[in-house]
Amino acid sequence: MLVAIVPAYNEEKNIGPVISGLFNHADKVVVVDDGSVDNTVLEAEEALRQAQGKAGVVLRHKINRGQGAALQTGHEYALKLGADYVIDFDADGQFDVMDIKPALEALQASGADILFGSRFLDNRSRVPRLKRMILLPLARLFDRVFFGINLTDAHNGFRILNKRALSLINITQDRMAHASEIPAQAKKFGLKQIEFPVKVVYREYGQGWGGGLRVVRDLVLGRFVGGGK
Ligand SMILES: Nc1nc2c(ncn2[C@@H]2O[C@H](COP(=O)(O)OP(=O)(O)OP(=O)(O)O)[C@@H](O)[C@H]2O)c(=O)[nH]1
Ligand SMILES: [Mg+2]
Repeated sequence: MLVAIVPAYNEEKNIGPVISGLFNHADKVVVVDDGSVDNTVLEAEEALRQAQGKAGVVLRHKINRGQGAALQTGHEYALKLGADYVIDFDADGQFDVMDIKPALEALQASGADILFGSRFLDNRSRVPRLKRMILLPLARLFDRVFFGINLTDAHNGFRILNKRALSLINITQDRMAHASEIPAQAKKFGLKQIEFPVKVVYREYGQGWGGGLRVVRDLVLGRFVGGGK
């Protein structure tokens, strides 16, 4: 059973089509609403209603806790469901469901425990220059220096975990720094990792400079001040 985990924060415009698209590619869709103040929950519930008979659920955080926390909530739920695999899939419509099947097949064929999507392994993604030339290279450098992680695109929300990875990895970084924490834990637990090319569509600007700096702040605090790890 493949369970899709969709962290969503104020995604009323995107969540419906994302859910509908996922139903053809996953056995169950678990949306984790992260304290949205727009109509994300209503739109998600409507999309689930329209997908009559298909399995889906909307979990809710009462307050906004961050994408990492939303993923952890989803992962714990999937573990209880008995998922064989989970796919983390952003609610903002930037990923392509057509990447799911080949990614899962690549994971299974490789015998790896966890797959990280990368927008830099082919040329389908038109990544904005600031992100491509400054923010993501900085994140890569930071990951390499502090965690010994060598991923081309650690800050990509597309990843697939098998049952083993799902039960071992415990996300403590509530906000965006989880994207470094997951591969760091995978390494610590000796999980086999692979990367796989995925397409990321850019319509409007994402986290920008502020988001990039917040990731570094969360990581530094998490690593040097404790952060519950
Ligand atoms: N920004 C943000 N996203 C959240 C939060 N909680 C859940 N999410 C979801 O996490 C996903 C990724 O958020 P984005 O802000 O697009 O981050 P990103 O994809 O790394 O950044 P871009 O590549 O610039 O789009 C989306 O599906 C959000 O709805 C939160 O507290 N803040
Ligand atoms: Mg995004």
